[in-house]
Amino acid sequence: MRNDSLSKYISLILRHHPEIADVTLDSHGWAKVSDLIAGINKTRHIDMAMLEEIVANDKKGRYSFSEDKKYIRANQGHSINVDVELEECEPPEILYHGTGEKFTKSINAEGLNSGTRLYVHLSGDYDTAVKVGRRHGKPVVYVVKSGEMFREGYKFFRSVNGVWLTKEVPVNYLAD
Ligand code: HQG
Repeated sequence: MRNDSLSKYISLILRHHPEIADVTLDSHGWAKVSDLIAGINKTRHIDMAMLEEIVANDKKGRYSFSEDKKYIRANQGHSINVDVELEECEPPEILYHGTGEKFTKSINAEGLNSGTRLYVHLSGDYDTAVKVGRRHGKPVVYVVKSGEMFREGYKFFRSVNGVWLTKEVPVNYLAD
């Protein structure tokens, strides 16, 4: 539980607000591990062993260390414009997007946009999409015609922790 809350705080720092812990990200999203540890320690306790445990055991594999463990970054989910060297690849014929019922009117009119994040997040399986949707209230899952999108020139990326990402999903590629 304690690690869950620390992991959420690390997400906030590495994806959205590095300044709250006096951390800076380079253009590929890397932060200095020593800065991150020092920054977090201003308000709560963490050491290298705890950080290593969080990175190794995070349920969604949200973070990666550099090989020498001097740097750390979030694998996806950023609102800050960094290039985490996502792998561009051909998606399966169908992907899923979980959202909240409250957003469906707008999504049905405009399609999916990335909002404050750099990409729209898509899941390879239905159950994961339901979980993502629950974060926003009553869950609704859209089926995304990703194969058709890809053949028509849209780019898809897969993060190292298995999340599918694309810049937008126009409404004609959505089914529910
Ligand atoms: C919705 C978590 C109105 C979109 C998850 C979503 C994910 C629209 C919300 C990752 C819209 C943004 C990302 C439109 C999209 N009108 N609403 N046209 N287009 N939306 O949190 O996808 O635990 O930024 O459907 O598991 O929910 O943080 O994105 O509901 O992988 O690692 O706008 O975050 O992972 O919400 O979640 P979010 P998301 P972590």
